[in-house]
Amino acid sequence: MAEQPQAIYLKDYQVPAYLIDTTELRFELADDQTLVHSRLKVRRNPEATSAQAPLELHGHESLELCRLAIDGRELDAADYHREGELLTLARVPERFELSCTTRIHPQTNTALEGLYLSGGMYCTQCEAEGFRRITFYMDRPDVMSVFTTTVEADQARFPVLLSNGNPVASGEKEGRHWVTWEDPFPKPAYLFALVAGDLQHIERPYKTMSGRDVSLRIFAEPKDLDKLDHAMDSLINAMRWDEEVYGREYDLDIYMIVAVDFFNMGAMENKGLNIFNTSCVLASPQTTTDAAYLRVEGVVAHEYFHNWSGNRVTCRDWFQLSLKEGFTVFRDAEFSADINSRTVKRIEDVTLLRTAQFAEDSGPMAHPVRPASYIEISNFYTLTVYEKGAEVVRMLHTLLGAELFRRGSDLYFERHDGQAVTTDDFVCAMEAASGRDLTQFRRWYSQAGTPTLRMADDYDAATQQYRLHVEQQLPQTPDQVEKLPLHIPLALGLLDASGADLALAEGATTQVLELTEQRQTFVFEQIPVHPVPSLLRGFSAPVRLQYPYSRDALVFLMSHDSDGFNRWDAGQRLAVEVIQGLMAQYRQGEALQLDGALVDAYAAVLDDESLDPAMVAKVLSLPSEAYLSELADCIDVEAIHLARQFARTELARLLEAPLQRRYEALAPTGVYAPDADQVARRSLRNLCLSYLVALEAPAHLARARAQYDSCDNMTERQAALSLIAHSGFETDAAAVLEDFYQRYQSETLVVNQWLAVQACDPKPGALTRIKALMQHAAFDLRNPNKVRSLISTFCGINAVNFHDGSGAGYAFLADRIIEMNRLNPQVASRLLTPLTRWRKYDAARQALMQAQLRRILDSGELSRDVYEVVSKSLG
Ligand code: B3K
Ligand code: ZN
Repeated sequence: MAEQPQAIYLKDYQVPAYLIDTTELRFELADDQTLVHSRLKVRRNPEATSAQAPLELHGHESLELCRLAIDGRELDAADYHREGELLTLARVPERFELSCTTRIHPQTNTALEGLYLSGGMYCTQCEAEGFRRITFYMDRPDVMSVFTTTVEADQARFPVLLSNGNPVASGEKEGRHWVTWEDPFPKPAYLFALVAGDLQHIERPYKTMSGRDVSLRIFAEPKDLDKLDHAMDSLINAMRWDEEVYGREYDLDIYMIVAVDFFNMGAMENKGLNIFNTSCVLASPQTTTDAAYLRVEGVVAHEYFHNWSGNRVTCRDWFQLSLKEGFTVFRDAEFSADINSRTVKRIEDVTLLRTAQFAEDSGPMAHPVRPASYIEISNFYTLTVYEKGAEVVRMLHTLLGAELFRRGSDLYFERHDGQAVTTDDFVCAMEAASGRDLTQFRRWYSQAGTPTLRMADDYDAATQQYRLHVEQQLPQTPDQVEKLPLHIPLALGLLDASGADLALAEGATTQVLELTEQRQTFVFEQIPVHPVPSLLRGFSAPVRLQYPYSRDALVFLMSHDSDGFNRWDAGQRLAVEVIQGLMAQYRQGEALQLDGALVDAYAAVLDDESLDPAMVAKVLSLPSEAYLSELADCIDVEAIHLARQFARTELARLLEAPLQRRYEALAPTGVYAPDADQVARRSLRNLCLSYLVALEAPAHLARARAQYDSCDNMTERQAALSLIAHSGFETDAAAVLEDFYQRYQSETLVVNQWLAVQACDPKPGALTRIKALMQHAAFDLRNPNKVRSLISTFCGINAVNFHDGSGAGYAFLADRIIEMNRLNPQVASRLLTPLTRWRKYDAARQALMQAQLRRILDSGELSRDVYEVVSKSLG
């Protein structure tokens, strides 16, 4: 067997032995090969410990080394040592120029890392370690260099040649042309980018807060040119917001975004030249849902915000990834909250965190926000590093308050501009600016696992004292048994019997308690009545909350809490309890009976026209199967599915008239716009329709079909499509799917939605349908968007079918992973997620899932990506 991949540890970090001041690159792009010539000005790092250290360059095994020279002297194989991903030169001068030529093959690069072809265009993805697939280099984020890049290609087929920075020269010769780009800001190689293709763009001018003119350009294939305005508006909003809220302005003369079809993730923040998955940039009313509009806005903002939190100040090493990702997710979430509904944004983010990040935190890949080790860094672009990392920054914001947090971020950018730093440097800046001691708070970065807060309270009418007892429980996670208490901000309010907030410290209605001990009691004086506590307002910390709320108290909070997030959360808690009750009835073979308290609470919310329809839609959305699974000790797939379906159908039956009334009343009035008001109306209207169609009555099916036929936008059409397609009316389902495909077959992203709708159809026989769709012209295993739409959706969302007791779903997924391991290790590794959760299922399913993991492990040579996840899952 081949040697097993080894882990890399944070504790082994050493400063680079050499620095690269300038990097000159020349790319000769051609159909059969690409030649990459580099010229690096290298010098010994004065801060390096050893004066005699060898020069270590990274280079992927696929790199063909054509030439290597030092100060013009050609080197041969005896002068260097190449092993694995390292090329080592034992002795080099203090200062020298290193020239190198490599031959690479973008046309066969299916991993989509380094330089590759997406459709007919060349593009790059270098984060985290893709640059080593282009040339030999010190491919580590603490080596920052000034890049000058020349791109040369066929002029007719690749009229647009882009790289980071500003174009400084160009020319043409015999049907080929070249452009040279200069990026004045030193950057690590992971921020390098190149694009060559037949692209068109839209352009808008922007004046920064200090009056500098910037040209904003978004590039796409000519057919998509009409879908770029929303991304452009979003970019401009984000630039203005960063100036106003963080005092940060853009620094180059051009900001470019390029849309590509083949992309491993959402987008990439390369300096001055972002590369985006088409799914995160293109938008038009006819092809894009409201949710996708919001995603485009959020991702455009996220990548833009990286220009400061990531590019100007970058990561010292990849263990520090959350330094840029956690902070930037926090920034983009606040941006979206500011320009849309703050509460709705918070509900969506917390839903993702509690469903998927909590599951990650209790699985075999659990790791701290700052991991201590990894085998393959690509596996650590996780919900923990991103979303929990953002929660950690949010807690700092809560503890310090907006003003001191801003002082801290100003200090952080001022101290570290142009540097590669650590999460600790970030916390130090927050400490220095606020004068607070964050020693204990730092444990959030080093301890994995989701804490549980167990709370209890008592009230003494004689002394008017209300006491809240809190205990924090920290779970064991792989490699971390001992855990120390965390510093947890706990925002709360106390409600009187009328539902009004009681005045707390300094008259405030929400107070932030600071939990630092394992057990702590907080005493509130002068509380005139026994209050109902509203705990963890705004989800002030990423924890599980246990407090013995009665169903009455939850109904009360649902209608009275002044904190919108907790109002929603009370409804979720109530629904979870009710569904769990139904699951118990189902397991005991009893007839299912829905608790009337839930029906009444939903009826009241549905009737309240003073509420924001978007909030009503959120409150009336039952917790997902995935969330119910996360909450279960042992996941009973059928019980969860049936109990939830039963609750949905019963709610629809009992609330049919008001649902129908609101559905009619929310009919669209004008032309489609993705604005807050319309988005809110559509979300509630579609939710009403989903309840109605659950009744499986021809009249409601006709209602859905009428919406499908008459609407002018994808939000309404897609909602109707999936309701009809998932209904028991099989002929109608087939007809609408066929119609949808015929309408949109030339729109790749819409066809991907069509695949996803079918992938999550809970009706029996889904696996056969998925296998048939894999043979459809619309599917392509090499395109990650299609793999995600069809395979990840089926395995991640369609639980009743994927977890079919036969194990056929598991075997299917294992086959796809074995296939993808060779084509695209990053995508293969992500596909593994559902199998990593095997410990949460019954013994029979556990055995079936483990058997597939072992089959993958024994299937031949595994990428580091897949090996790490499989071996940790079985370990
Ligand atoms: N920084 C990139 C993610 C790169 C993932 C590499 N496997 C996108 C982002 O977070 O903005
Ligand atoms: Zn990011």
